[in-house]
Amino acid sequence: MPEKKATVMIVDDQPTNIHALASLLKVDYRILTATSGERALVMARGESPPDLILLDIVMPGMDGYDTCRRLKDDEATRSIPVIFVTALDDVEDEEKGLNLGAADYISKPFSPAIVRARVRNQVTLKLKTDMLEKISLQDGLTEIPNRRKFDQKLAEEWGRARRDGQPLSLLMIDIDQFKPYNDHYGHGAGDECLKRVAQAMAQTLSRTSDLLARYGGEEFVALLPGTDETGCRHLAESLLEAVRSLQLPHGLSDVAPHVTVSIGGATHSARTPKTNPETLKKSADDALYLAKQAGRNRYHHESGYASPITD
Ligand code: GH3
Ligand code: MG
Repeated sequence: MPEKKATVMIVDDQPTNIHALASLLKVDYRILTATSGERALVMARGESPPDLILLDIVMPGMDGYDTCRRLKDDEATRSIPVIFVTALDDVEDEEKGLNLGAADYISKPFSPAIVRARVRNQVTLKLKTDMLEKISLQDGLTEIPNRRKFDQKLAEEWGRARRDGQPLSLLMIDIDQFKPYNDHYGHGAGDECLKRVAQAMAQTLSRTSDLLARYGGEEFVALLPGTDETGCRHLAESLLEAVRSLQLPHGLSDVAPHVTVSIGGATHSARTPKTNPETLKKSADDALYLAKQAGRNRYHHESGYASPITD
């Protein structure tokens, strides 16, 4: 499969300048263009943000400095490198641009070879940083998000739930009697089992806002934004079923002849006083404890709801 091209956004109020840079770069990059700082901000915050922004300084309305400042102030766009491309060539202008967080500065008239090289350097660095960021938020074994990613997303979704008043549900999921599984089948088989269980559960969560993560060891956690108790219960039961239907033999389980999980769930409104992400996790964890106590391979919700037993 051909490698996906990185995206470069060119921001300049003069279409001829945009054209000159675009014709230089379009063979190697996907090009986005904007003729104002305001438009550039909208596009940078959009669905497919660029990997690099080439930014003119003198523009009517929001100038390049201001655009850069806003890009760097916003968490969503901060990591996109900016190169100023400008006719201003005073040392002070260059210093100002770099102090605003720009990655590089190109004075016009520019040499095509130098523009290409500087763009390539910044794009290479950005792609490496993105890769490291991705690795740092992913669990190495199961390839699903890790605890760090989960805690970030929980804080984000808690803030959103407080603003929009939607309920937020959380599931704590733990493989039943996994210690005897490891002891009997070996650590390698244990790892394989963790991968299979993680993938089966990840495929069961269909909404893009849902997040399944490995929380540690043989414990997983699912965050379900905008989901009430009924929805939460349906999903938990689908997850129980997804793991059961893998039919991974577990000869030492006294719950079932195959691998099973227990799930605890909680649904909170972020607007309720004295609740926070920690209380939500604690409630789900307490519910998980009750599901284990009640015999495992089942779901317990903090409200007292417990899933019917199917095998
Ligand atoms: P329960 O039904 O109460 O949850 O019992 P359990 O045996 O699953 O719980 P316990 O906490 O006693 O054991 C968890 C086991 O999970 C212990 C450890 O060997 C295993 N484990 C944790 N992380 C990994 C891992 O990354 N790979 C493998 N293979 N095993 C792991
Ligand atoms: Mg366990």
